[in-house]
Amino acid sequence: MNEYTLVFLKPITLRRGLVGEIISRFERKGLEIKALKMIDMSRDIAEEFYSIHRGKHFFKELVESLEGNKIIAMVLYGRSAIKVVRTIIGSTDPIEALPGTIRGDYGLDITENLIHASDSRESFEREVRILFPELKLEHLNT
Ligand code: 3AN
Repeated sequence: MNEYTLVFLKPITLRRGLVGEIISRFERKGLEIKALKMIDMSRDIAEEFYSIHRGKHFFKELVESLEGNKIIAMVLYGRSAIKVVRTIIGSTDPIEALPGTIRGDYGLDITENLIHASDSRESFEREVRILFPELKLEHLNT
């Protein structure tokens, strides 16, 4: 089943010059880029996006890693895109992430683990409203 997923490249990925490398992996896999933009992350957007983690020990550090920095957000589309992209990015902790995955190949830090990707259809719908409020989901099909 074809579906959408949302990905964003964290500030560390821009600082390290890995944007092209990572986007290429999705393109080579056959996923289609349906929307893409650079966003200046405010504290409000970062806190709303990660509100599920509010109260956890890493929440403050996570928000501070985004606040005031640029990210690149994308909507990707393809067969089982949510699952496929989660497999391509690898486990949350780069220590566990397998070689060949993005997190397995390019970093060690768990907070600045290069990339975010939706983990379910519900997450995608929530996240796309936060990062692409101007996008109407029905327009993605055109
Ligand atoms: P994922 O990004 O793999 O879906 P989540 O949703 O559990 O993982 O965590 C969201 C973000 O919070 C991660 N990308 C990472 O930046 C940060 N994070 C998660 N767990 C930890 C942790 N134990 N220590 C520090 N940061 C964490």
